[in-house]
Amino acid sequence: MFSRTAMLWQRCGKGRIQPEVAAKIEQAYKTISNSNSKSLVKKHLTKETYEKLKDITTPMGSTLLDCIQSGAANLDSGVGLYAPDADAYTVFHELFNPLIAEYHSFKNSKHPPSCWGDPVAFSNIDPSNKYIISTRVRTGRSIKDYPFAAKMTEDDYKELEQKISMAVNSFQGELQGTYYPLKLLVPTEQQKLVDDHYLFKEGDRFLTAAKICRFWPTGRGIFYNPSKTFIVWINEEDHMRIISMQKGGDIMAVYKRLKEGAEYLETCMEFAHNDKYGYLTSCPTNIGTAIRASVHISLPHLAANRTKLEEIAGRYNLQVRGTEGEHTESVDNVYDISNKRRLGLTEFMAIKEMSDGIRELIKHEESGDE
Ligand code: ADP
Ligand code: CIR
Repeated sequence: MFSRTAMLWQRCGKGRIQPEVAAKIEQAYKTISNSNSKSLVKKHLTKETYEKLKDITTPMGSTLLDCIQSGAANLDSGVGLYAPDADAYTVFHELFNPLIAEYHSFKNSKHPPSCWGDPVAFSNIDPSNKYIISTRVRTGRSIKDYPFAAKMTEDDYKELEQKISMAVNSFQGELQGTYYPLKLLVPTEQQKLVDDHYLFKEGDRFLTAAKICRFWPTGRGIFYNPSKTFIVWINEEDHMRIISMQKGGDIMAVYKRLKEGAEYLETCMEFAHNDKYGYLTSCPTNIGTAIRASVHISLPHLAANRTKLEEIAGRYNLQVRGTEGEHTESVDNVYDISNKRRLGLTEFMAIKEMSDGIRELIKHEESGDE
């Protein structure tokens, strides 16, 4: 399961850590361990684990600091850990494994093989259009043999943008569209795309502290088809985010489009992947299928009883976010609700988990439950 470079590195022994980096690693560890942070990194970076990992590097030269610096700078992180490259998942496994097991409720030793199944098995979750404003399914992909965002050079950003934009520009049919480098978007256009939920925001403090926003806006951009139902983000948190979205609750149509797009891109490029953890991404919450299937849903009754909302969501492994995405609040009782687990289940099962849970929430909302 180690990559070829990781095996070579294992034979050569540990990477060298400069004294000033060693001091920063110790400082970050102390900041986290002396805090009252509720993050998963605080919970799983025990003294024993720290001692094992503080002096080692991945073959690409990533250190423990690269993994934990966001969690140290943001003690209110839910997770606080990022992978600076694909080998970090194995080199720093004493930290990643237990944290991943907890986040994804991952009890198996291996992620199942990719299986999109038949999207026709799903139907509209809200045919009366009463509750669901829009449905979005995204997945993340990293290109094999490149570092992840936290360790990319400016040239890596440019090279990947070139490779990925060539691939997305070759879509045909409904998925055909145009790539817009962030550098060429006028600020008002960019802001409109963000406000309409199509484009990533700038300056996320968790990503900034993880060193994921360096050289901004170089190499970043968005591809979309004319109806903006199929979108690819280039070089935001991951090399690629593939997104399908539309108004209403037709999960079948949204999932079918994503499946088509992701399967096509797999024929253009080789992705970072391993048998244990499936597709590998910057954030350990996104590995496996890397699928986040969400609805923007209006739940005024359940909003009045947030405990009940969280209880039902928890039963179906759903995560409740605010209207503008992660780390935001709900506006007008509209929530972003999605599958929390992306690892240890197939793509098909991830969608099923989300759609079953949303149906249950709608049932409670309809009964006027508070
Ligand atoms: P992700 O990691 O999936 O990209 P974010 O929480 O950063 O998640 O959200 C990215 C953008 O996608 C935000 O603007 C968010 O409001 C939007 N979004 C997420 N789910 C939906 C949805 N079901 N309908 C419309 N927009 C959505
Ligand atoms: C955090 O730790 O809060 C941020 N680094 C974001 C983690 C990813 N979010 C999630 O729960 N899916």
